[in-house]
Amino acid sequence: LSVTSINTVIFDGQKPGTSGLRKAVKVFQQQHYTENFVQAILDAQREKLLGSTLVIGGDGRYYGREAVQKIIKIAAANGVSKLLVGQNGILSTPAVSTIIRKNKTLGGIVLTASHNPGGPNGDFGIKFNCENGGPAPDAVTNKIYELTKTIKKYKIVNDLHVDIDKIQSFSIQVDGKPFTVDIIDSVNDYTALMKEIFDFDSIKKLLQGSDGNSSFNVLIDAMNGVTGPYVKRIFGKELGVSESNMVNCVPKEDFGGLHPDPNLTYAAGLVNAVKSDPYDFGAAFDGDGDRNMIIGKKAFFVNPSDSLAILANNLNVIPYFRKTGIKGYARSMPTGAAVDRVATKTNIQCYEVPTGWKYFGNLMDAGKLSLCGEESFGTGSDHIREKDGIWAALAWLNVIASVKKPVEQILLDHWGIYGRNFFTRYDYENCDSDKSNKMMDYVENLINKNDFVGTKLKSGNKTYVVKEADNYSYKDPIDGSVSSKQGLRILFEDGSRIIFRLSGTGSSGATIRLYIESYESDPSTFVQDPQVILKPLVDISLNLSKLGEYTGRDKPTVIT
Ligand code: VG1
Ligand code: CO
Repeated sequence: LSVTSINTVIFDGQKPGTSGLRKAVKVFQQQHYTENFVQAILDAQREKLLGSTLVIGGDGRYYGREAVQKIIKIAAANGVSKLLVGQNGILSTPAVSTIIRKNKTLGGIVLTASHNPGGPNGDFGIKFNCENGGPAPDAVTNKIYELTKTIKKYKIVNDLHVDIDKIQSFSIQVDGKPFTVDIIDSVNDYTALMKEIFDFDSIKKLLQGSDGNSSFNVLIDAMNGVTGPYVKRIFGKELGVSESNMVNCVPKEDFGGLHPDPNLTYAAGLVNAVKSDPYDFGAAFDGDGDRNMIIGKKAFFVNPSDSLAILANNLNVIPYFRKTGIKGYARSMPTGAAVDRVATKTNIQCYEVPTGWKYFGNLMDAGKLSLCGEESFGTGSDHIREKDGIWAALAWLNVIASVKKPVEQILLDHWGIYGRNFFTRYDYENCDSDKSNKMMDYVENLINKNDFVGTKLKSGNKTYVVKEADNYSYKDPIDGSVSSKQGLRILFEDGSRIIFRLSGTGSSGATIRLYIESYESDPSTFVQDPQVILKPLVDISLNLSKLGEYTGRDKPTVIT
């Protein structure tokens, strides 16, 4: 087969956001659009590309199969030697990271828009992961973006078509050089890794009941996303969970109409089921399998910021960490600071990074980080370089199997020791971009005023004194790179925080995120509703930002 060079046109806005390029499917379907971006990804790897191996797979959403075929043709034309492609084009984001690391490939291309809805009218996305298995850092994504602004041609092997439904190794000659596509089992490598990390025997005993203990009843919801086959293999086959306790486990191109985002709003199906039936534990994952939501009996909600702290506090029950030791913890800036308290008490370093998993990579590669998390239902460790939904559920089950307490009791005991960092996030989705930007400018101006520090902000009988305020900027301690404008922060003297950020994962319009945190040491508050405890700060935030006036919204789309 031979390579053809196609003249193309330039598309504006092929700028990767928090996690790859995400746009409506219809945008990707435009002639040349996907090809341009893939060519730019490959060109950004330049010298390393010839003879390289890449991993290709995605969350199974609509347009994924077409994109895989395009990538095969373009990779073949650009001197890549080998592709490892998930069967049917399916690989969860954590599985891609696993396979890149295991095979020491140059990287991988992940076809996902994560938790954004799918289908012909939904979203699609393309993300490049580097040789460490993690999302490309800003330097690489900026390079890709620059290339999309000047691209004139892309190279393609038009007559190449590989059956991606069949496990096989397919080889051909492209311009006299060998090119191989291995269609691989989507779940094998990932399953093997999980079995190395966790104590499957003790989890199995917990789930099935032993030593006079009754069985621990779980409900696992794959939300029609990519985790279905992983859930069935790991929870079903390996751990013996019965079919009826694993729901929505067939990946669907449109996620069956679900919004595959594991939170209290979009995973209401799981929440309601666990509320009304005698389950001890529920977990849901997002479209591409890197997010998790954990709930206990009667749908007792585990806030992701608490989840991170609890895992930190119990990490030594997990075989993997007994082997590697605990090198450090990290959280993204808006994530509640509960983990910081565990770090202080155990004298382990804790890092704060901007939103997005790519910022944890350098610290992990440098051996400074074992466990990290984000408030956005992301938890993970240095076993790979992506957050990992199934890993998080297994980590919880491993902890429960060891401490032998129900979820709620684990939380209560934790707060009893450390106090409680109350946390909530308000999302205002699909706002007008212009107006949202104006609101952010308005708040930034306000908090930059000379006399803002020291201001007393009041609501009801609560008064908060501003200690510090800025637009968060981060200097990577490993490579010294600086990422600025990562969110407006108002920090108060009592440790409470208000943060405003614009989402970088949407495909149109703007999503405003308001993050609120406050610490309480009085045990009588621990069982109270965060919405009650945090109401004064919510009111202060909404007044101060004039969010209602700017956006016309009187309530958020999602509250976490
Ligand atoms: C959101 C979350 C962020 C997460 C990112 C990718 O970004 O806030 O914490 O890392 O999604 O997650 P943003 O810019 O919309 O706030 V996923 O599961 O889309 O890969
Ligand atoms: Co995701």
